[in-house]
Amino acid sequence: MTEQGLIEGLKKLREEKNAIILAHNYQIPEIQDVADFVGDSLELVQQAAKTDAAVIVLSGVYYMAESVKIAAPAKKVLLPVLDAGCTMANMIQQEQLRVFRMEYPDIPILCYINSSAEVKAESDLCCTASNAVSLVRGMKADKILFVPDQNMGSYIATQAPDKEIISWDGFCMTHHMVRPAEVDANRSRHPGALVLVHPECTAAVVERADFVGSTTEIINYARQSEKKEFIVGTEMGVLHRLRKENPDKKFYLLSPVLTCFNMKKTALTDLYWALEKEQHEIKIHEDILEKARLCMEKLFV
Ligand code: CIZ
Ligand code: SF4
Repeated sequence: MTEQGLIEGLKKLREEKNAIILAHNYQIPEIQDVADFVGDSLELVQQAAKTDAAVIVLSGVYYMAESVKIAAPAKKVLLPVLDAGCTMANMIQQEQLRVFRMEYPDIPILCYINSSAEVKAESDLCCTASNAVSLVRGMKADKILFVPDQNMGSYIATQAPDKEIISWDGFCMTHHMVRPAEVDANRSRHPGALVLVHPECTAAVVERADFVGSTTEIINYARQSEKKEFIVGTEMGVLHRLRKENPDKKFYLLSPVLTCFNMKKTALTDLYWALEKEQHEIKIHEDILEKARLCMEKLFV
């Protein structure tokens, strides 16, 4: 099938099945252009929670499809490529989290949305890159366990200095690899450009940035800024929206390592077959889903 054929086929299938396609900002441009909605994790679960559609195709990675299922348990949620995982989410398992809790009894657990449904079910509260700092500031406890991202954990600690954040030592294989020297080199190559980075980068990179935020926060910041040039320190998929929405501005990728191979596993054909065959449906055990839903509650409003 040609690309045009796939796009038309998807349109037809969506109507027939009362389905929507939600895509993460890291998906390939062809998918972003065909999706009903493109956004960060927080926006994806919020879209899922409020849609009237019967079927939701989540174009992204496994934990995102699980999160969407938790947000909309009555819907059929499909993940086009089943082995699109997240290396960071895989760095902590439910059993390990139980042990972590036993080591630090009576301290609430905050989990990053980049985690399995089982880990969410074991946690007290769930955050995304865009609301982590505000959720932590609003928590009563002065000590908080945070899983799984050490970099996000240390970023939160700098933004909420009255809290002690005890973080798991996970990381994102993509963002963690960016070196601080790459920020310096890009600044000298593009003097006057602003550096926008994701909090999954290391502290040494984050502290050199002009702005730190989730993918959608980075997109909003660049749109509103009067500056014309930006060095972008998050997964390269974000460049598509940045360039499309700001044709008069220039965007440079901070580092060539910023490609998440899991986010690139899904092609247009996978979306087509996901809808045509209604595959692969995300199923979560009822107990786990209920507990994970409680932990995610603050995200759906
Ligand atoms: O929490 C999010 O939103 C993640 C994982 C990435 C992003 O879009 O910033
Ligand atoms: Fe996971 Fe990093 Fe890929 Fe995001 S970019 S899905 S955190 S591995």
